[in-house]
Amino acid sequence: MKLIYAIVRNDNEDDVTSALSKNGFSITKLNTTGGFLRKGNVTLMIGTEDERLDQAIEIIREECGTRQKINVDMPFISGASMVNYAATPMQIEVGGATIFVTDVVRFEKF
Ligand code: 2BA
Repeated sequence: MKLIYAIVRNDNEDDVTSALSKNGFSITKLNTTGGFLRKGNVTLMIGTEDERLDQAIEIIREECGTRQKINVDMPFISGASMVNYAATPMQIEVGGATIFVTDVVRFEKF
C-alpha cells in the first residue's frame, strides 16, 4: 500500500477531490501553508493499493493542470535570510501539484 501526499492549489481542490472520490479513492484533506509564498494550499493524503497509484497521480495531473511562471514581489517575506529575495521581483513557477509517495508499513481501521 502507498500513501500519497499531494500539495495542490486551493483553486484546484474541489475538482481534484471530486475526481478522486468519483474513482473510489479515499482522501483526507489538510489545510496547509506553503513555506515560501506563505499562502494557503491544500495537502491531500490518499491511501491506495499499489496497483492504483498511477491512476491516482494521473487524476491529480489532469485536474491540476500545468505549471506556469509568474512574477512575484517578495516584500511580504520577512526574516534575515530573505534579504536578497526582498530586493528584486522574482519569477517562480506555480500550479500543477507537488506529490510525495511513501510506502505504508501497516494500515488498519477499527
Ligand atoms: P511554497 O513553499 O509557498 O512555494 C511556492 C512556489 O514558490 C513553489 O512552487 C516554487 O515555484 C517557488 N519556491 C519555493 N521555494 C522556493 C525557494 N526556496 N526559492 C525560489 N523559489 C521557491 P511549487 O514548487 O509548485 O510548490 C508549491 C507548494 O508545494 C509549496 O508552496 C510548498 O507548500 C509545497 N512544496 C513544494 N516542494 C516541496 C518540498 N520539497 N517539500 C515540502 N513541500 C513542498
